[in-house]
Amino acid sequence: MSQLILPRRRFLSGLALGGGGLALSGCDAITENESVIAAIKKADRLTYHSQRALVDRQALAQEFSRADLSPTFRANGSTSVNTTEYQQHTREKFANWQLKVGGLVAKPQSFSMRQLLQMPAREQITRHDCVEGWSAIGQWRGTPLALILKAAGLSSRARFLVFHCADTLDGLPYYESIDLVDAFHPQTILAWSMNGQMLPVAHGAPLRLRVERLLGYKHAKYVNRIEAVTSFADIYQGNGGYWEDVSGYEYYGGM
Ligand SMILES: Nc1nc2c(c(=O)[nH]1)N[C@H]1C(S)=C(S)[C@@H](COP(=O)(O)O)O[C@H]1N2
Ligand SMILES: [Mo]
Repeated sequence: MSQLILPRRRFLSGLALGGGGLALSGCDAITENESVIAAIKKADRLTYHSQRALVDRQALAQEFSRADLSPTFRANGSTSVNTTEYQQHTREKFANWQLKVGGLVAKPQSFSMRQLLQMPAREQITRHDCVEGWSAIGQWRGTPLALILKAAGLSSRARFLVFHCADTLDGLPYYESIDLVDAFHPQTILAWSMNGQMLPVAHGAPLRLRVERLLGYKHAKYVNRIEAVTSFADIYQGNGGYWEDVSGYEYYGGM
């Protein structure tokens, strides 16, 4: 097959295309991380086809208009968190919810909801696809993950981000992870609003991941901690997420 090697310039312009919509462009954020630069340099030596696959992962998921919003959006998996702490948080309208960011970061820190709401936000209307065979179009607004990673100073040793959730499903903590291509994708946000309202409990209040190129199970709800890691081999069963551990779902839940 084709061994054509594209000039690096061409590959980077593909990345820049995907980042154009953000105040902090996805491209700036991406080039700040040495491991991403290393991946791009390595991609220089790959074939046309594997380069194309990487560029495609930077492409935006389709966005829709308000007229396309689904009249009902099913809630799936956990629809609340069965702990006294979480009940307290709902009574306080999540004023004391903290998002911890740690692991391989220069400045481990906690963000309050107030801080997150004050950061620049991105809004998008996208289609959610669950492997159980349903889809729904919803409007999401939230903090670009790239901004949070920038504030925390992601280490060059980081390769994946693990999202720890407050809920358990069948007695096991829900968690998910994504790689840095998805982490810095311009449509990857920690959403705190859905369809123009504060995020409902059933859909992951106060904070859930939207990672629009990936299948529903990757969109972690009730997120209270992000951990940057080199590998997810030591986390729970080592397959990178709850469903990957429990049912052998594919790690890269792409569409
Ligand atoms: N914390 C947590 N996140 C989760 C789940 C869950 O059970 N717990 N279910 C996943 C699955 S399989 C899907 S399809 C979506 C459902 O999101 P929704 O409830 O907003 O429709 O959340 C995903 N994220
Ligand atoms: Mo799902």
